[in-house]
Amino acid sequence: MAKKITTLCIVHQHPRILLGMKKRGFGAGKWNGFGGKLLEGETPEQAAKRELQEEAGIIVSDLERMGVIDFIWPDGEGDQEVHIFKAGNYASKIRESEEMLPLWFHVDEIPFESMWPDDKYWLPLFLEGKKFSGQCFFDESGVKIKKIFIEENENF
Ligand code: 6U4
Repeated sequence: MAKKITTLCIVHQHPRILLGMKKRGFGAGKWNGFGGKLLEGETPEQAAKRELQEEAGIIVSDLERMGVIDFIWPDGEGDQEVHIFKAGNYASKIRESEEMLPLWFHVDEIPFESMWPDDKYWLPLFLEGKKFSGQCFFDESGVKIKKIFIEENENF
């Protein structure tokens, strides 16, 4: 299957971040940012804003591009190029959706054990405001990472 392009958006209002418990689909049962696949004709930023609104009711005018990571699976089925964005302030009210249960976490209490295993490699950069790019190779189960390269990159 061809690689999918997806988005991931984390709201960061220091010292807290907003994550969502994914209730169904790819990555169900994990805390993660909000996001999903691009619709035809959408840019990653447009898709990230739409998904943030659909999944958590949050309307933002601007997002900051923070990074891009290629996730590579042995069978190619889960392959994704994930575009990662940061949202700051917004006016709307957060709401739970069919896909996500949103919850704030203090940056010292991020639930890494219930997140994708790559998150601990790039989220610290994200929280420091550093931009990054990289590649992550999963094993069949998606539980273990075979190889991961994440580097600071202002120009990804
Ligand atoms: P639909 O069509 O909405 O049911 P779904 O199965 O919910 O699809 P998808 O593919 O739209 O999921 O979005 C997957 C989400 O998971 C995106 O926000 C990107 C994110 N994601 C994928 N691999 C990840 C990984 N290794 N680490 C991470 N987020 C990942 O932190």
